[in-house]
Amino acid sequence: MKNVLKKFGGAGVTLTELMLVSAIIGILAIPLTRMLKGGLGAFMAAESRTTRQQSATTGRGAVAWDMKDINEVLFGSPTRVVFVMDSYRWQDVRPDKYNYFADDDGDAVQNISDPDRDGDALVGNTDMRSLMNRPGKVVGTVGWRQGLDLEDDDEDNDGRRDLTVSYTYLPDRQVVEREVFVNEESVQKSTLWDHVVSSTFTYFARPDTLGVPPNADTGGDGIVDTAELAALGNGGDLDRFAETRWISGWEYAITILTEGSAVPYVEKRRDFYPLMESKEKFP
Ligand SMILES: [Ca+2]
Ligand SMILES: [Ca+2]
Ligand SMILES: [Ca+2]
Ligand SMILES: [Ca+2]
Repeated sequence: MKNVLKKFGGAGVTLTELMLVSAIIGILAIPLTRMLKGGLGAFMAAESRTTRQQSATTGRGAVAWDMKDINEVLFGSPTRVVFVMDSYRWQDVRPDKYNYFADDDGDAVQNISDPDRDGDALVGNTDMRSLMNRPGKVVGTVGWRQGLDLEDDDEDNDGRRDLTVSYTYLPDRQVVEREVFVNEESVQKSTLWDHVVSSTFTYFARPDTLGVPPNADTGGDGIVDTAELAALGNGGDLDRFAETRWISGWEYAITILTEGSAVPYVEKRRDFYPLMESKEKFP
């Protein structure tokens, strides 16, 4: 062995020295492996966290796209919200049903510029004082089926709400699901967030707005919260028109599990939405 090593020009090492070096390398390798493993684990956790955050961002974008058009909440519970948007959003799911440049009611005003696309807001055809949706005016048997676009949830006049959307937390699948309904029939399902371990929806109104009693804010923080809203109605879920018509803001708080990390990612947004505050609601 000594001769062989000498051939390569070194001073040469004995077999004992070689074994000693191997042993030292072996001993050093254990903490090194542990260190690398730990580093890799942390890297993977960070990677997973980043992926989940990116997925959360996608969900946030989809919700933001809805929130600019949300105009009324029809049902609100801690795990499910159902809300209304104008039928122009048929563009997203049934583009065949809505054309910006057509003139559905034949009044020589294109749909995109027409404040009453189906022409059922006026009694007669010119007198703005006879808008049916004004206080003191007679509203048809079902108020939300007629009026100006914002108030009219049935612009194809088939007796069903044109466009509603639900967000539902499904704990079995750990997802928050978005479902779109056209004329009350489901047309599209998608996942807003996955790996969700908890999800809470809460709802707000402002005192003395949309007919909310001025004294409804019993907590005195300037906001009528879910509990105060429920106290005005029947308690529990906001499932009655008398409760939901006052809602002008809501919050989602979604906890997303991060693989390999004890720290979950929390996606949260709380806001009031202008169309919810300006829409006159009808049962
Ligand atoms: Ca028109
Ligand atoms: Ca209308
Ligand atoms: Ca209508
Ligand atoms: Ca309809």
